[in-house]
Amino acid sequence: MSAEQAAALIQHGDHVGMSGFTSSGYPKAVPPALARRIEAANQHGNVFRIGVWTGASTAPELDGALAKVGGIELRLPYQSDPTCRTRINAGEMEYIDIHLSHVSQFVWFGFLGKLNVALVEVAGVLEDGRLIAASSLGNNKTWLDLADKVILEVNSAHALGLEGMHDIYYGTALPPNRRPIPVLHPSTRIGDAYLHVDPAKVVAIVETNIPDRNPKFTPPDAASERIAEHILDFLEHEITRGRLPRELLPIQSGVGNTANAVLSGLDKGKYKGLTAYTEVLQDGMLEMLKSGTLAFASSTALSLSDEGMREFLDNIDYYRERILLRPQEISNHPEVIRRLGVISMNGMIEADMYGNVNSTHLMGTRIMNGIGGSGDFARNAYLSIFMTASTAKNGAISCIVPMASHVDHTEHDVQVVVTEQGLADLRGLAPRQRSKVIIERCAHPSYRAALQDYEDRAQALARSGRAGLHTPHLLREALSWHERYEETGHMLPQ
Ligand code: 0RQ
Repeated sequence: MSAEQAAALIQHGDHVGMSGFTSSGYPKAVPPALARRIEAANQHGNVFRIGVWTGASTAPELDGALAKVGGIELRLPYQSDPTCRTRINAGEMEYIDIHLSHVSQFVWFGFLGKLNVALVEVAGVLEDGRLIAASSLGNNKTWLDLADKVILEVNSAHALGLEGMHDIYYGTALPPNRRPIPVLHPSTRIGDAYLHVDPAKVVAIVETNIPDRNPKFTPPDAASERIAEHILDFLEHEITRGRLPRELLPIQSGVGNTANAVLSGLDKGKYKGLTAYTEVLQDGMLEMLKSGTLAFASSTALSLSDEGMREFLDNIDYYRERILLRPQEISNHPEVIRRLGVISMNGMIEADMYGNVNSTHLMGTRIMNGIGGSGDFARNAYLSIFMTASTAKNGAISCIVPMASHVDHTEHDVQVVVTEQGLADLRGLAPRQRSKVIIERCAHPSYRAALQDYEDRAQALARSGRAGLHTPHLLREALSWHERYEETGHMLPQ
């Protein structure tokens, strides 16, 4: 049926589980049609709002279109859309920021209420009703299993060569009946190549021919290049010390230019036969697969630029041997990440001098994107690395602060902090030792003295007996840098 007819099957108040993970594999026709329907309802004075659950971020046709007409009551588990962000921060839309690996079990347990509709894009449908998944898997298996009604968008713009590249595990169960998840290597197949759906639940099939909106690839800036160099030096050092094998351990790398710079640095180095156990596969990883630096990559989504997608499609048979796409409950599963000993590398907004990391909130209150998979990986990785430029907004913000204004990754889950200034290896260091190396190695020179002064006075206060010396702070001043930025546009007195 048409997208309009399918959109008419979604009602005000419905919870809709949609496909989509970083602008790949999201439904492209029904969400805009639904947005038009919502707009029309609004014009007649009727409220029409739904819950939008996805794999992760999507694209303007989904998040943007629905947020623009005020059609989203609640969004989860991750978004990066400017209109959504504005609405959330204006209090016009609720947002629950959830670890990506938690979503499917939350839905299975019913913590989020009933899933009314699954709206899932696929690449094709076999005659027996099995589904060829698209360029991402996200939570699609869970949506198809649990929704009352299913709407499929069958997008012929996806290459049918994707068939066979998915590994969909149907062995998950709820406690106390859970069994070990038998992934022993990023390439281990444990599931089915197809998604299953009860045909009786399929209320609509909409055909489309619209490519994914692929993110632009911009070359890394100087800070990203420096961060990449520090990480590469560190990995070499770990190999020399016998703490990492020459082919490293499976790598996970977040989205963005810094991640791509690290990957391209690895590609230029002397590495061969590396593996990846990750959630997004960006251009950097595709290039590594092409050159042989990377032997195999497991992910839940392809997140390629137009150029990367062309390369992928031109050589899809080559890549099918080297890539597996898994549901995000498996790509981000703590058990598997811990077993494989993943090296996790993610961006952050700020870190404090003790190593607590904020990945989500600007000045402690405004959501940027969300925690995504960074917590799934950081907490369970063999090595958890967080990176950022040392300053933001032309130096008006220090990304190394006395106290993080919001904490996503506690000091217990953060092993390495890197900026273009240098790298702080926090493993085995107590809090006061950590603050010393973070200030010395990671802070920008224009903020180092102020951080040092804060640290000195916090320790002096503690030595006077009026505070603890384990993690010294000046409580009244701890967030004053953020407050000052909000008031004056700069973190330091000018
Ligand atoms: O804002 O664009 O308005 O100038 O934040 O900053 O430096 O471009 O960083 O694109 O690598 O994103 C943490 C957001 C970093 C990302 C975050 C401002 C800065 C700029 C973006 P402007 P950059 P990146 C895999 C794993 C959580 C999820 C995750 C993220 C904008 O990495 O969302 O890791 N991570 N998932 O100016 C105020 C600061 C700031 C600041 C930067 N300290 N204070 N603003 N900015 N630092 C993927 C998935 O899970 C799907």
